[in-house]
Amino acid sequence: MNSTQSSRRAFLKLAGTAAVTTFLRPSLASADQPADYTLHIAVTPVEFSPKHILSTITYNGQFPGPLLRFKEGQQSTVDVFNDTDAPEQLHWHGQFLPPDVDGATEEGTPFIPARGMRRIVFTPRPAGFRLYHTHNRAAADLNAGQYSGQVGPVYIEPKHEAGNYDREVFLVLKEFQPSLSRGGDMAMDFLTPSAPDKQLQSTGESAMKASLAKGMPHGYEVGYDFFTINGRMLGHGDPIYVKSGERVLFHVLNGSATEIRSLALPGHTFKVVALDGNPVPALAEVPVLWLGTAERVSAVVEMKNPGVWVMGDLADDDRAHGMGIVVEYAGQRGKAQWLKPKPFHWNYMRFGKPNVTAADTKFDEQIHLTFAKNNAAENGFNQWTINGVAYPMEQMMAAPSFHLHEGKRYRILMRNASDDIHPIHLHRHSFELTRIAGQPTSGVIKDVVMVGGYQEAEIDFVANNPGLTLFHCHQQLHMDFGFMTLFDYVPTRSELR
Ligand SMILES: [Cu+2]
Repeated sequence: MNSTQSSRRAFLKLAGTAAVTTFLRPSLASADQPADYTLHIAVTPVEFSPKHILSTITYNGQFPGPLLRFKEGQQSTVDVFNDTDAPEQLHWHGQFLPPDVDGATEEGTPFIPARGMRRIVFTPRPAGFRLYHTHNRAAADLNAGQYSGQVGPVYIEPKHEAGNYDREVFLVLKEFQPSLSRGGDMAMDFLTPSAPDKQLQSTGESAMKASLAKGMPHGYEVGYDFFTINGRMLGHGDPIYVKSGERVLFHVLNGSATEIRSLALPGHTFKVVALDGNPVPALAEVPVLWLGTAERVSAVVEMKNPGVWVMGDLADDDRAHGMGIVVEYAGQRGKAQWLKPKPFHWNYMRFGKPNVTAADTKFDEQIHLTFAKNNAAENGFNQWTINGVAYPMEQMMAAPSFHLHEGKRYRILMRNASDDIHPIHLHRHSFELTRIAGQPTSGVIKDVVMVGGYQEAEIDFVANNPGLTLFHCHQQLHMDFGFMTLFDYVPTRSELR
């Protein structure tokens, strides 16, 4: 077979799927050129330990999905084959992409059809630690969405890599075997600063009281049986082998559908260099990392306490069910040791610019968003609202609720009238933290931020990437049951003239 035949055959194969309709973006990549990466979405078995094996939806038959490395600003092609019976969405979390490749039905990204494929062509940016994951709704189906194994790390190499470390280790934290429960046991008191807003608290508490008085049970939560780091339960994966004096850069990703995770390495500290892949102004050292769903922390650990250690979650029960990984120094042996760290509060402001006042950051327009919970209102599941509106349960585009003007800097004031912590995510843009629980801050650039129970937080972003933009809580149960809203861009008056 000559090359003309083979490329023609490749084209016909592609043309036979719905994928051909997605070649709309002008691109140098043609159908007969090989992709930089090929991903297969399929139900496959995954072994978390020899006694813990289950079937779930994965990328390329593995969990986590393969680490995809890109070069900032260099156009790349990814072929995504969907070998399942349901349409899929693959979201490029943390990147500044157009809506047709971002990977959210709500923004208008076409599905990767069931038993079909889609070629995605895009220019990766910004540099740093990103991720890819499914953006399908799961609702009550705990086999779907991010309850499955559809999560993988992305690293976009900057044009100039600056960093003082010997090597990199990627860690993806995720639970499996979910089930519904009527109450959570997640830590809720680790965020600081904290200044519960009296009005938010009385609103939230009286709504809950009224619901319980009507005989409603508490809305469903999700719990898990298997806890893993890089797809293995504690004690069942390869240890991280280190040498004394080595500086290891850990890229930690919370790949959970619903849980907040913590991570400590006894006798060591983490020097945080980036949050959500973006370098921080202050390289603070901390004994514990806390991450909401989809958050990332990049931190350097200087290996200066020889031994065999458990690097794990602070929750004893979760660690006992697998949420940990062994760190073993060269020449050391024996059972891995865990030491409970002293109580530690997580404060994003620690990594920001020092001595910030409210006057240091300016914005053009403010958007007020209040988050609220209707207990058990949706078939026993909590319904979530933003400014009193629940996003439709169907995976669809809804009418945009906020209209952005390109080039303006927006400040979103978030008011949380519930006792849950919400990891809030903005698509296709980064934002800067500007106020947490009443205290001004600047310089921390993220794409997910945890907003504490009955707390206020403010984030600024520049409207510099036109197109539909989704804003939502990244907790799968919350986003699936209403906790989403859509922004669009509208022309300014001068553009209309
Ligand atoms: Cu939430």
